Amino acid sequence: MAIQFELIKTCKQSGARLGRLHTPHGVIDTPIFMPVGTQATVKAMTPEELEDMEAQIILSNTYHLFLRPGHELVEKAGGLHKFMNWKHPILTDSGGFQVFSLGDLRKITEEGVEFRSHLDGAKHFLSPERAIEIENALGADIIMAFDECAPYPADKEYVKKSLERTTRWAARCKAAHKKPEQQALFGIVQGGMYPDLRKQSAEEITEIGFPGYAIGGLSVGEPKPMMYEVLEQTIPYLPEDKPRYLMGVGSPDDLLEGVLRGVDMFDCVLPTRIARNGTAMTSVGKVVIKNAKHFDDFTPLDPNCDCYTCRNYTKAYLRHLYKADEILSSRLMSYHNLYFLIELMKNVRKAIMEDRLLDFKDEFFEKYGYTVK
Ligand code: PRF
Ligand code: ZN
Repeated sequence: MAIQFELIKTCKQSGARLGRLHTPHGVIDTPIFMPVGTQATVKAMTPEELEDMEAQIILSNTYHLFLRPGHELVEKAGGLHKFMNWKHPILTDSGGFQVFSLGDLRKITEEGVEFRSHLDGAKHFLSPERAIEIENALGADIIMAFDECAPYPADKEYVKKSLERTTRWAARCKAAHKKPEQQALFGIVQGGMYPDLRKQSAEEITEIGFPGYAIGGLSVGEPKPMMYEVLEQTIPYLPEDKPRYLMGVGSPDDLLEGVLRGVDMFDCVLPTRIARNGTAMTSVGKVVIKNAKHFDDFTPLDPNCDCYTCRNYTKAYLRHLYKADEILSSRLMSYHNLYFLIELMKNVRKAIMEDRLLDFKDEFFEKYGYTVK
């Protein structure tokens, strides 16, 4: 078995879980936020900077690396860790989600998905076997099954067909996996916004048996209360002794709501994407750095942050960099936003340890009181 999940304790106040995930490239504390490095790089950050901010695991994408530079090249380099110089754990998503986001550019059959590259329009085919072959070549510590993420909204009949195909694909992924001792393959639960279909999917996927389980198909445009409800209706059907990963979710409020419902792992492009657009998540709310009010504001981005950006630069300077379209703007803003979420999860783990996550949540919503879209 490539990974081992150690459940350390459950918060007496909230029921949230504190754990440790042992992987071939080191131990991860859970609940954890995973920065996204789609193209074998967390945009604008060096691995040294990610280490500095105490990122413990990053995510990368099968779809992108398969199209460019090709998984054979990454394998030739000695795997993804060596290729990108990241010595800590990596998780790769299967490409399912990205391929299904292509809209008209793809065709789904029982065998797999035919699609056209978003880069040059060339035709490709991904199947459960092919996705696992690519993930085996990339060599991440945790790899994801090839699933179909149904759109929102979608009618029940379609979602049922889709989740049942995802179950059959999950079994094919498991059968195709060549390195179960080095790489942990996680199953993915689908089922749209339908509680009975979520139950069906969770039961089918857990029946196949995986070292960890993801909840896919959420944060696809549904209202937040609906996502929280579906989470509540899914998690009871997942085994307690395996890690649970909520895919593509990472706004501060969603992280907290997810942890309270029993989620252990999260990933999202949000912190790095909004950073490049000049938006920071801070302890006192969202900061849009281009706003005129920051013109001569010589205070840090976040008065309560100890990150490299906040220790060394002012809002006035960051606004100038952004307005001047300087590369350093993306770098400093990305550093802060990632640090902010990593720090948030550190505080969440501490609150679980001390049986006070509900109090922490109340304080959090009082201070932050906003949602970053
Ligand atoms: N499946 C996969 N990756 C994903 C998702 C999914 O459903 C989501 C949904 N939020 C994000 N990333 N394989
Ligand atoms: Zn900061």
